[in-house]
Amino acid sequence: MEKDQPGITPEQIYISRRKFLAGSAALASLSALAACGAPSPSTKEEFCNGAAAMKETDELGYKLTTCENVTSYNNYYEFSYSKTGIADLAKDFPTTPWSVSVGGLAKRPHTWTMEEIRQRFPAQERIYRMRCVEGWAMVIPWLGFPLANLLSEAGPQPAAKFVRFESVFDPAHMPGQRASILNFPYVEGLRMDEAMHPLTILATGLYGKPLPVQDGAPLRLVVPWKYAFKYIKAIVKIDLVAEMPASTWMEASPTEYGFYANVNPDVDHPRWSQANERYIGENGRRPTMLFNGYQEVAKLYEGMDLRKNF
Ligand SMILES: Nc1nc2c(c(=O)[nH]1)N[C@H]1C(S)=C(S)[C@@H](COP(=O)(O)O)O[C@H]1N2
Ligand SMILES: [Mo]
Repeated sequence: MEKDQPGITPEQIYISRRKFLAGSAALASLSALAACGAPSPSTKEEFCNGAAAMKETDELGYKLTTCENVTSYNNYYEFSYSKTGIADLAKDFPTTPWSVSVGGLAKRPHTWTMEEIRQRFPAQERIYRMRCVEGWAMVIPWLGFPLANLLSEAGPQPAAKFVRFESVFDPAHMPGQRASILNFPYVEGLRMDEAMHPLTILATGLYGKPLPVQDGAPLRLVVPWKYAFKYIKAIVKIDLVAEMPASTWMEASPTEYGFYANVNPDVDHPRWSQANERYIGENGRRPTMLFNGYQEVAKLYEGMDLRKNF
């Protein structure tokens, strides 16, 4: 896969620095795993065979990224820092049984099984652009439901101002968690009004099928106006909290990855411009759109300095 930025990509730069500093045997074996993790054609073909979406483009006429690209070009550091071969590394990852606890400052905390979630919150198709902070993008037909529906069931207490999400910690099945790639479990957060916004969904599938592991099975967040590192995968815990939670990438590199992470062509990453982007499967670059083209969210940030609150 081509590189999007001159040199290596951002999340990778951070990781190679860690790798250099650590130099551990665990990391050596991890890179060996990553190196032989070429995606087996069967994994991809099985999923994409019969995979379908209701439309061919998003509302702006941007073509859907192919199912093959969506399921074979990934960022999932619990498995590897390589973008390819995640499907293979993840093929034995157990996603059943699975439960998600929703609590914190909630009037009705509850631990849901995935079966309960699927039954209580029927999936609808949402075709969204997804922009990675590294400069690449996709258009993905998700299946999911508004996060607001789940949070309303939990009943936020008045003191709840943010939502904190946590991914699964399962080092036995996740080779990246046995190395010092990042501080795991992966953590993300949203402000309450962002979490309640109707565009914000919890995804359970894509291309008409249940989510493949490499794309975040069985449950992942999708916030289409934000950089995709916010789209936390394999969620096991959702807490309503009073204070802004520190996300994994903020902790890893606070000057590069902020809490808001709103897509913005005018707020550059310290090491590269965010003015344009490349859709996977296309050759040219397109101009980046403020809030990734989802202008209806602008009112959430009225009066805020988007350079300071990056
Ligand atoms: N738990 C977890 N969630 C994660 C990541 C990760 O490493 N671990 N990577 C993030 C990043 S950087 C991106 S770009 C997207 C990639 O989603 P995709 O693999 O479905 O394209 O997932 C995000 N969610
Ligand atoms: Mo990313």
